[in-house]
Amino acid sequence: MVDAAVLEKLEAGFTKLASSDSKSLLKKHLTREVFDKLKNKKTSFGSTLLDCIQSGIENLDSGFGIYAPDAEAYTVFADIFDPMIEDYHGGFGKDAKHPPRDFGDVSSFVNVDPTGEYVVSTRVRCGRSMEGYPFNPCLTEAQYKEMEEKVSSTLSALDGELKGKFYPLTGMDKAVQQQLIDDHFLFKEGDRFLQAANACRFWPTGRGIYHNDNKTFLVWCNEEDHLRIISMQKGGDLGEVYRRLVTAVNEIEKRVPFSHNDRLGFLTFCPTNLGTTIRASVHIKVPKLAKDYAKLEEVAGKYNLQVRGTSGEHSESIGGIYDISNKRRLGLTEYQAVKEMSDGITELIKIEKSL
Ligand code: ADP
Ligand code: CIR
Repeated sequence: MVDAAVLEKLEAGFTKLASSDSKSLLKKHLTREVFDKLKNKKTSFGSTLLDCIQSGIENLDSGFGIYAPDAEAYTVFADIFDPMIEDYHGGFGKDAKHPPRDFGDVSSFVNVDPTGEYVVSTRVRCGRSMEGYPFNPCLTEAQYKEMEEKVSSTLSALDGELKGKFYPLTGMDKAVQQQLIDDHFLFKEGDRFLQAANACRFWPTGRGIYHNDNKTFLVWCNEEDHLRIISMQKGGDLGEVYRRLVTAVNEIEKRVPFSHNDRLGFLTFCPTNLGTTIRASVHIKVPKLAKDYAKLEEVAGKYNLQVRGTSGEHSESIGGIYDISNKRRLGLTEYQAVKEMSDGITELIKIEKSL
């Protein structure tokens, strides 16, 4: 049974959200009927509906608004997760099944901007959750430490281009940390969406970053997901970036078992990342298209692309640089997710040239 204090917070939260002008998918899909059906449920970790929706209630400017405190939440609270997942990922219905992992022909991607006029840099990332551990809100401090140790020792075995070093956030010089953030290599600190979701407990314990010398291959440890595996570099050579990512993921997967679900693919804390977990992005300058931001978003949307600011999600554009990436990650293969970004960016550049 969910205790009275939680039920009271849930009721107050529901009223706040329902009477707001929030544009989140949570507000769109959390009807009174769904709310009443779920408000008394709990996962075996003790997670309630409040744990799922508190970020979207506290942050009415959320685009999405819900997180899974533990993997079971995806089934226990399916009545709210399923319609939001379907809406975000463009038609992944409640009976749909994510396809098996398929990186496709890694040599088929090329430079999306061969003349180098538009694309500043290219990045492909994916997320992984380590088998046997719940998501952030349910992790203990001891588990954070244990996971950091596992991640850093696993990565220290990588060689060649992937060879690098693990830098724990604990004890990291503040100026070094800020420079890594400003250069787009490290996650930011104090993300209010994650904080409200109870995902920043014991910070900075267990958090850290691994990277090779030239910072083209990076792994984030215990920020939003247990692992974020990242390949990035200046310019538009998506082929090189993707090949590096696929090599890295294959190497890491040989050494660490990850949580995978038949229906939802790789499991992540935020449902927007389920499935392939792939976000392939470019930092791009398209000044003519971006003159009218609403238009840029509308055109990007036609190609299933999402526009973010220069410093990532919920940030503004600096110097006319936008972060544009594939929006869908679930219900298609890794190859298709990256192809969607590649094709879309090619089209956006064509449109920019024609204006
Ligand atoms: P994520 O991609 O991990 O979901 P964010 O949207 O917060 O999370 O982005 C994380 C960081 O990656 C930010 O600093 C952002 O500027 C940077 N980033 C994203 N795409 C690119 C890119 N194509 N080139 C350089 N930096 C990028
Ligand atoms: C939000 O709802 O805006 C935040 N919780 C972040 C959701 C992830 N966003 C996305 O589009 N991938």
